[in-house]
Amino acid sequence: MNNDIDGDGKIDNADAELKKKMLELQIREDKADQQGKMAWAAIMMTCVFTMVLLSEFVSIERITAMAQAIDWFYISMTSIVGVFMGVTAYATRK
Ligand SMILES: [Ca+2]
Repeated sequence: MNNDIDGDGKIDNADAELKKKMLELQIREDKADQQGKMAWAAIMMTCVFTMVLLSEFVSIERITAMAQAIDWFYISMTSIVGVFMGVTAYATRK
């Protein structure tokens, strides 16, 4: 691994600082990436869930019995997406 980040031929504090900054950026990017995947998963889950509910495999009686849980499912999934969008908008504004 090359530790001379700025390429001046010697390894000193400036290189250590640059390396630290690069690692921090990498970690932040990985985290954002992970959160993005979570938001996508939530969107997909909502779509799949809706399709399953609309299919003939689920009876009206079962949907009625689970109505409250279904409500909470939609609320929590859309919250995940909403929070992700909010956090992303806030992070890019800083
Ligand atoms: Ca250097």
